[in-house]
Amino acid sequence: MLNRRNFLTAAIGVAAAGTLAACAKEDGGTSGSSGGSKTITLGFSQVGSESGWRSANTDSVKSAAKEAGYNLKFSDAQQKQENQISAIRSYIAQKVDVIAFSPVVVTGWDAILNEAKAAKIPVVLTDRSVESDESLFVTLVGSDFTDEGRRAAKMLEKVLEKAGHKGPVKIAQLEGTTGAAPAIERAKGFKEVMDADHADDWKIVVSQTGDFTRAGGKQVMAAFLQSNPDIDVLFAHNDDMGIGAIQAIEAAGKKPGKDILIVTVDGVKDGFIAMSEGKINAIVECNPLLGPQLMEVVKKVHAGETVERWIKTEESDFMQDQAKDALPTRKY
Ligand code: GYE
Repeated sequence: MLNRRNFLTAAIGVAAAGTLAACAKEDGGTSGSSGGSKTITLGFSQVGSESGWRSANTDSVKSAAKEAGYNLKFSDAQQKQENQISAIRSYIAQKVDVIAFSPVVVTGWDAILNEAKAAKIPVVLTDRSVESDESLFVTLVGSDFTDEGRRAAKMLEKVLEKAGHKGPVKIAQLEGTTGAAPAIERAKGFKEVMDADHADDWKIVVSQTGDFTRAGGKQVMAAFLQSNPDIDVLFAHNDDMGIGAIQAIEAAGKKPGKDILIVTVDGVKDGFIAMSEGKINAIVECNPLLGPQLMEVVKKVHAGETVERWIKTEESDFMQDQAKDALPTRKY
């Protein structure tokens, strides 16, 4: 598994990236938008349109590309790896200057990334990481998902305290897409804090994927409530699954946010609305507005400049009592 910490330390790959970018530049003859006359063509393969987070991310990428004056080739893979692979292959055939993509899952990318390397087209990952040879991509622009998992556990401590919950805590976990970096890493970070500080009282009694969608969250939560009617807490890897789960909890005659305490990740508007209605107890923010940072990196990579291996995003955490005040200021 790609160790995200390596991003900070690995110096190799950056040099290789510079070479790739320099080679790619030769075709165009100028150094991209930074002073050159040639418009940068960016091929971008998006995961899908599974969540509010994803829509905000897509809008951010499109508007930032427009703002930067790039020629953006965009495709939506509908959460299917094979669609992403064909999109990347077509970007290679079209000889784009830079390829950026948000990989739906972490494995299975080496072959296509080697094709990009052979074509001397630099690849920038955004949002999600891969488990590949690290020399096959230049950098990752995105969040620290393991830390988001840890932060979710820390928020749960506060939520339990606020609710005056005593004794054992039975937790249900709605996981993101199986094999996706945010699903693997959020679960890992959460478990890390749970094992270290709550080995005696917290227990994940059920855990299953809801594929980051509302429909998935609703369906899986309904099944959880059948098999484990005494769940105290839901940790959902994103707001959308949490919102779907709220519908299932209400349909089962229970009160979300009271009978079942809920912590989610993302911080999209609908998540904040549910939180301001008392139905979600805490949200760990994951910022989807990566477009401007991505365009900046693409420009540097195209110009052959060195970039950091991992360009992280700044994020905050929110408790229910902050929801009403924060809602009008939310940008996504
Ligand atoms: O949390 C979820 C989306 O990769 C960070 O993907 C992203 C995740 C986000 O579907 O809502």
